[in-house]
Amino acid sequence: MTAADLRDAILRHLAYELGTDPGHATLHDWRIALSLAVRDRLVDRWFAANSATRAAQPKRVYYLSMEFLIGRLLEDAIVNLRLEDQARGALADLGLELDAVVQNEPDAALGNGGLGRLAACFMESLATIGCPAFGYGIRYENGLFRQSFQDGRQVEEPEDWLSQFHAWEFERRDVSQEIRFGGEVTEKDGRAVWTGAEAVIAAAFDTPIIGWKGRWANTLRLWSAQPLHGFDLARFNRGEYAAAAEPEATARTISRVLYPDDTTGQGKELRLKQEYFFTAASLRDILRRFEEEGGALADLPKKAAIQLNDTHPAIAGPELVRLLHDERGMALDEAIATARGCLSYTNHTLMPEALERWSEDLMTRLLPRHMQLIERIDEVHAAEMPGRRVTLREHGEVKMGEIAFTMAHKVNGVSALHTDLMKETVFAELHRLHPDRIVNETNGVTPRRWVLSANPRLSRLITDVIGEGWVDDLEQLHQLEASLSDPGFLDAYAKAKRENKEEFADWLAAEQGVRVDPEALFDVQIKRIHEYKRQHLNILETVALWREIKANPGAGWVPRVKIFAGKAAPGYVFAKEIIHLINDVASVLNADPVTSPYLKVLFLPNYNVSLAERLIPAADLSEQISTAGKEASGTGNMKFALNGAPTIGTLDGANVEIRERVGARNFFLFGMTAAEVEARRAVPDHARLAIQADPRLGGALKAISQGAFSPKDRHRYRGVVANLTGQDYFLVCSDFTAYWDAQRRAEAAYADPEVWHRMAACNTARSGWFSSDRTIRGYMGDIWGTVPLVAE
Ligand code: NBX
Repeated sequence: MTAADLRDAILRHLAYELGTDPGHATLHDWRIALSLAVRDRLVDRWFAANSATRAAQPKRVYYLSMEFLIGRLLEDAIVNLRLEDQARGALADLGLELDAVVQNEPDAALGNGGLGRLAACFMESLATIGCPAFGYGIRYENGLFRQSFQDGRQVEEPEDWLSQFHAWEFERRDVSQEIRFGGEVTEKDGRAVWTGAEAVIAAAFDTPIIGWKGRWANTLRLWSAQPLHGFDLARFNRGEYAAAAEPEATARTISRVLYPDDTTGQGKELRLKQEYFFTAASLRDILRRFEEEGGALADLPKKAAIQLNDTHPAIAGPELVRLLHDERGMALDEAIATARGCLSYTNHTLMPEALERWSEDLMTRLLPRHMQLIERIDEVHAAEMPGRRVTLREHGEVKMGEIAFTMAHKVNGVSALHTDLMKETVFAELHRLHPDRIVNETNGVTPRRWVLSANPRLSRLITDVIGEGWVDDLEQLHQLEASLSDPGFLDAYAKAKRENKEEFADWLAAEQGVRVDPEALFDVQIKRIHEYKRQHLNILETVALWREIKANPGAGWVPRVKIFAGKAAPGYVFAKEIIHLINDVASVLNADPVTSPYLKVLFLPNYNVSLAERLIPAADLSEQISTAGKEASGTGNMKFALNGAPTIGTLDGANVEIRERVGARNFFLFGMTAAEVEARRAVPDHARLAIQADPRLGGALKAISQGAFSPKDRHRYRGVVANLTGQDYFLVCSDFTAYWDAQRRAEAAYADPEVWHRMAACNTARSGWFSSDRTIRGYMGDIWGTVPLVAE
């Protein structure tokens, strides 16, 4: 396809789909027309992959996830179809700029954070590798809320990505499913019959996901909840307009909104309904496909690998048993074994508050047959494993982690450390009973989005030096090793980073009205706001540094911009106070004429995938400072390392593996290990002792508690300070001094450009292992037993 072909296709779509012409088209119209033109190419590849799959009838992967944090799709499609030059040329002909058109697309924010973004990276890698797969999830009408600040406080507004025409999905009326809740269980001919009382329709919407070079494409199938019977005409005719629309509104509620909680789950009936809704619809779809291909039921595990992304779809265990046993007459033991042969489960957190538990009362009311089956599964498991102490129920609650584990043939953690901790803590007893079940699959990120499209300057440099094979074989980045001592290469590397920083600074000035000096060290912490991620450790160090600079402004400080971004769960009061504090500190520091040339603080609103793509290539230093043992893996840490931002971090999650690979000299390590954290918590008064030992920490806390950043409301941060000086569960105070010292080491390295750029380039050259292609190959080999197919 030439640029002229693409231009003609764009004009055709503009006329015949959008009904407008170049003289009247808005940026939005052009974006849709371009999307449709690109989509045509993509659909051809998608059909080819689908027909190859139908012909080969291979084992397929089914990735069940409550969240897919996809971001924008147009750029991904253009890059993977290698249409970038054509798109640039075609749009230039039409007087438009590709970047502006691409950025007009709203983010599909159908996820909270790491878990949802991982699912999106996995979908892209599955397509790149050519592994036949479906993603299954929910088509939320409102994704993650939009964040803004009012007087420094987080304000949430609904996000409505679907208010604009969404060019990437196809509605599939033919594959809708009826999903029921409640009702009762009766018996007929010795079989349990569940008659659900309330019914909704799960309507399928398919989005093709295209891999690198368009060699393969898979489907992301998202379910939308719709009423069984439209609206009530009789009531409408009686003038009861609201009541007439009620069934529709009730049904729609199920796929209305993404729960904005991240690692702090909340037991809500609607949430359980969402979980069952998409899991049940997906399993029926999987069985329908299997039965159409004519397999014998016992062979299901040879044809379907069903991955549960955390416990949110864990009801898949009992539901699959129900479909096999109740509805298809397979013996219970065999149904359990067959389901287990298909299912596997990924754990993403050890935080006790995030491990899902549902009250037995609620379960019995909503899913009475599943509750019975959970009891039966528990008995069967107990018989298989004499002497076991675990049960699937406890204190009137059903434990979804235990159900997922029991019904899975493999259970995986997401980094080496996390997997070890799973074996030692939450799943210790189940691990003893099933020592081969837990495996590790360290997370990864897709290099197409996180290097090739996000960082074109760095990508061009890499390709100039080692060719373009790295894009789908990221370990080839090791070939850069030979250039690490070549001053010419390091200059070019430094130039790419510098230009990225300038571009980001220009964007900041234009969009946020803030000016920053691209010479300064860009020190970046972007992720959900959570106590365990310790944004408050970062802001405490910032306050302490500000006080030092103020006391001694002529000491040759390295200019630094501290950049924060991230959302707090709307109900997480402490996290919202941290946001408020960072914004308050920013107001005072940025207005300080003495210190602001050396230290600025920015909190960018509404963090999302697109902002990450803009910011990471411009970052110098990557903040990965969680309390050791709490961050399961992290994936932002990998994106920064690949883009040449060394980490300042603890030995937590995948930081451990990043440090092993990039080398200890190229990583600013600090803080207690997971084992030391446990020991420190047992020390009475650990926070007070740490404060006494470090006057910088004491001074920073005092400034905050005396209202230095909230002069009109001096006690605003009383709660935050009381938490830090009291219990300090996440050991902010105890790690403060080590963090301070690591920051000074980072500064000293940054002050020597030769040292710094080499360090940054080392991070790029040695992080190739963190490709999600490698992760997916691991799942294929260790868990799914699937192999790639090739399309015609
Ligand atoms: O999953 C995250 C972990 O915190 C990260 O360390 C890890 O890298 C990432 C991918 O493995 N977990 C996470 O994002 N959890 C959630 O988003 C979540 C969402 C809803 C919920 C519980 C957890 N109810």
